[in-house]
Amino acid sequence: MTMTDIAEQARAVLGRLGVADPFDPDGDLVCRSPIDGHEIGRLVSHRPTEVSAAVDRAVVAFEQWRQVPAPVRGRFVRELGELLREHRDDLGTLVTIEAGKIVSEGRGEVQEMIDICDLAVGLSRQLHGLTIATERPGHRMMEQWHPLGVVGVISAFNFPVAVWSWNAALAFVCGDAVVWKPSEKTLLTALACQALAEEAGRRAGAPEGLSAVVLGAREVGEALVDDPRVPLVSATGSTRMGRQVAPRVAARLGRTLLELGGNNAAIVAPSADLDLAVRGIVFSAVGTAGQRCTSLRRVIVHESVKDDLLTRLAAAYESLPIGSPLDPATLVGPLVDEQAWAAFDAAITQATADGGVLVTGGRQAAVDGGGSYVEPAIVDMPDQTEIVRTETFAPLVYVLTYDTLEEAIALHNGVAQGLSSSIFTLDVREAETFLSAVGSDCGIANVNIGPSGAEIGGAFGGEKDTGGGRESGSDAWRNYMRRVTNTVNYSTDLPLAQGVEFA
Ligand code: UN1
Repeated sequence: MTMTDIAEQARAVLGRLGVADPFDPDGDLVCRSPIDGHEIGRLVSHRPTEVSAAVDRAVVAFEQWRQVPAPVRGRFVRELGELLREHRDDLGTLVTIEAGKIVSEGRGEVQEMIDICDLAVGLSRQLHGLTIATERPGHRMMEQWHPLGVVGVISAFNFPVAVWSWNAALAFVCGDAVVWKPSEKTLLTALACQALAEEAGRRAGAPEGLSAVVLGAREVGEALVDDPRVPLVSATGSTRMGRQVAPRVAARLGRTLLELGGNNAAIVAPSADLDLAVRGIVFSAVGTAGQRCTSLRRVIVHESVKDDLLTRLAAAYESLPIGSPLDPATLVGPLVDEQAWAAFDAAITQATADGGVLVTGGRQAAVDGGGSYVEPAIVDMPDQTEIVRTETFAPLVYVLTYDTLEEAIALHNGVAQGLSSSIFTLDVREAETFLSAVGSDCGIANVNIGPSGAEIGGAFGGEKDTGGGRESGSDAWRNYMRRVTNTVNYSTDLPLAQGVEFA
């Protein structure tokens, strides 16, 4: 497929998704497809004053929206979910074009949006607090959850639409407005989501300005981060970005919800079902060309099964179809850009300089028409050196060897990041130890499943350098609301707490 075909396809899909021609040949933001590295079109950045104006409108929308009963707010998210169902393939294709995901993963990402909308609609009738026993007679104590305000969302290229929806679907039912700054690498998918949100808003009678997108580089994100009218900033991206965002928001005593880097591992124990382990490892390490925050970066394998596992993994890796993600037969699409290729290459060079042995892959893959395509790599490491402890956003997995489970868990937890983790074992003692307080230190810990590909029903996020935030399912909705504790006195007396006498 030529550059023009991809650009044309992107434009046609945008039209079907309700986005009026957004391009400006003089724009400062260049939209490219990683499929061939060529330009699709240009867009103009928002100025910081325009970000502030979007927040003004969001504040006005919020003031109306917070008065709408939560189950009625749920109708807006139900409409959004319906529109996503209707446009699943088109939006999935746009994700493929703009982020380079294979077709099945592009659609899967939109499915993840539909799933969170369903969850949020159900939650819109369940945003409940507790009733708490009071120590005072004739009193009642309870808590309520109220809408919080304008939520700033900053997202990364690798999940260009789902991460917005995890935040936005919950924020909307919680009574909040959302102003979103997407990655500069995935602007078109953001415009498409915004068009669908606006259409859902029209259908459900939601106030204008409840959902907004602001485009641009760092200054645009900073304008959101520093705006005191934005009580919550939910940011997904690198640990470096999180370290810059968190103190700025904290300085104005705002809240952050951070989803930062991962360095996810799989322990492969002597009892592991190796067929299952190989399938789990290949999907987690190679799926999305290793560009998920949950991608598998480290395999920690027991020395007794190492040779067998490596032989099987190498065979599986060598049969992976690499190519255009639009081709339904492809399993490994491109890296997002040339810098990602350079980082992959530099990491392999460093790992081999540290004594690692390249088991397979590591070269540029020959794919016609441009783009940064690589052969997924496995490097067998003598130690967990600094490069192994560093997240490289590419299909590169390091193999480390262990003798005792204690040693495996120490290696596992011996990195700064704490997002996702897994163990392949048929031994219930090992599995439960890994899941226990002395096991994995991550926010997600799995048994006989790789670390990536979480469902939306659970809380998603991790500890340490991953930033501590939890999004998506479980009680993550609470991030988007403010809790009020109420004490009501229905007696004729005024007993004071703690038995204090004041008369
Ligand atoms: C991300 O890479 O930013 O668990 C999110 C997963 C996906 C989400 C990944 N559901 O792999």
